[in-house]
Amino acid sequence: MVPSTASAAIGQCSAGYMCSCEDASYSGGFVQGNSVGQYPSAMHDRASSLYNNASRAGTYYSDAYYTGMTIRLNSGQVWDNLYWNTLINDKIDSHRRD
Ligand SMILES: [Ca+2]
Repeated sequence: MVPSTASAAIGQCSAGYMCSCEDASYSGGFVQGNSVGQYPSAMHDRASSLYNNASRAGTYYSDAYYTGMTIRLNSGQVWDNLYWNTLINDKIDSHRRD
């Protein structure tokens, strides 16, 4: 059985880190870290799926350096598709673990 693109992509999020992906279902551009104050330009305002693979809860922010609107994810929580939420989809620009 060939792994799906989605599961292959979510697998790039290393244990112990919070991750963001550009498109739904963990494809496209990618950011990983536990204290990312500003996403690189290629991921600025583009995240559409999130995976908190860290050992604690964390927060994603609509603006750089942990400001603006927020989404909280518990440890291990995944958000496969943010498209339903037009307030935060393609808006995230920083994230930080607790
Ligand atoms: Ca996107």
